[in-house]
Amino acid sequence: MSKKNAGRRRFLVQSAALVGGATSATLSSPAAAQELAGQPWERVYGAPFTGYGQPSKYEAPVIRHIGRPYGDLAPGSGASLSPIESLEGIITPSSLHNVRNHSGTPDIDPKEHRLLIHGMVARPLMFTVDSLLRYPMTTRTHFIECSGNSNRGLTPQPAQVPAGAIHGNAACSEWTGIPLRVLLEEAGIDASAKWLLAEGADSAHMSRSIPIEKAFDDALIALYQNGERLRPENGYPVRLFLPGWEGNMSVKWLRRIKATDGPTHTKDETSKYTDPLPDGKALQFTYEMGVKSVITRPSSTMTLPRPGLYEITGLAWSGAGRVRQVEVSTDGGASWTAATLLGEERPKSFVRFRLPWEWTGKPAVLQSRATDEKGRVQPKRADFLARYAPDIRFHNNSIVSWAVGADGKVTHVYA
Ligand SMILES: Nc1nc2c(c(=O)[nH]1)N[C@H]1C(S)=C(S)[C@@H](COP(=O)(O)O)O[C@H]1N2
Ligand SMILES: [Mo]
Repeated sequence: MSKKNAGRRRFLVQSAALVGGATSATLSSPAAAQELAGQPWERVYGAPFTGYGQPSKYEAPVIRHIGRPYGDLAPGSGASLSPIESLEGIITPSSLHNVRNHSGTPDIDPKEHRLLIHGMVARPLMFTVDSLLRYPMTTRTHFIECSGNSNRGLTPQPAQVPAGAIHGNAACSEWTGIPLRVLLEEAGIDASAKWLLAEGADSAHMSRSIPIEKAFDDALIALYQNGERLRPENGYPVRLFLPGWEGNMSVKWLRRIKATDGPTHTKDETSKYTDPLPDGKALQFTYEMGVKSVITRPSSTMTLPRPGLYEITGLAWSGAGRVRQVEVSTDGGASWTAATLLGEERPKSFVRFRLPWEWTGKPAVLQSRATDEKGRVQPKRADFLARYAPDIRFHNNSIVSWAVGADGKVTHVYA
């Protein structure tokens, strides 16, 4: 039997034990079987149909973690983080997708919105949304991550908040749209155009410079998200989507693409989104998001009710391509075990990892470490910090540590 199959069999045997244990605990008396006889909802006619579905009202506590750094002064500026600690699989429900806005979500009328492609092109083109919807489209599953994600993991003391409130400035959706290269070719882009400027229709006119290679690689003009038209918060009616690159470059509410011979150095790429180095210089244009993983369950603020078998699970991703391996440690990094992966065939997508774990009731420190197909390995927190100046705020992809106390309480620690 291969190592993988042996692991799988052990997992199945343990899972059966887990289910067996749970069953005997639940059906504690023979009378329990009779209690199944009736719940009130089994005796009344159910609710009528609805036009647009909603989650169960019992799931109402599962909401995004809203961060408003400027308070009521700018209530739509900041970020709303995905509650990854409550989610499963690899697709983020659109209602719980992270949202990072510089000046709120604009209320765009798709009939009035236009996308202009101009600059170093033979034929400047102006598109209505309806005209974009008539192009042949492609569909791909990709994560998007704000480069500011996990910057709460850079504070001097570890924040005792749920995993999503630290690491949820990322999400993964099925995106459908037009390859950007199709529109650039139609406009007759000049061979000497080396960069693009992409600009949004929000009041910040958020804009970024993009090297032309990305446009001809996998850049999308996205119109649909998880099967339906984009959500307003994620760029309705049209956004740029640059798979694997820092979220900021995927300009939402896209109104303009200008072909240029150099980077434009917009306010959004000079005042922000630079990474300070120890020697006083700063890195500009760090596009690709690093290889990363986080255990979503068990995680910070949760409690393990009793010793026994648990599944450790979480998310991994890499801006460079596919995740090749995720290892899990329950002893603070002294030893590692490869976890089972789901979705690892997809490049630049969330991957779900799982590993069964017998918690004996002793204190433990849980960590996960991802490796991608380029051989890049998620760094330790101390190694990440050593690469930058102390005021680094972006691109934190370092290993996350959750401590399990003897009382079963899970806390955020720096290990
Ligand atoms: N026009 C515009 N585009 C934007 C932004 C913005 O504020 N305005 N925020 C950017 C940032 S910083 C990120 S991380 C991503 C987030 O995309 P999401 O809100 O769909 O998760 O959008 C980017 N595109
Ligand atoms: Mo961002």
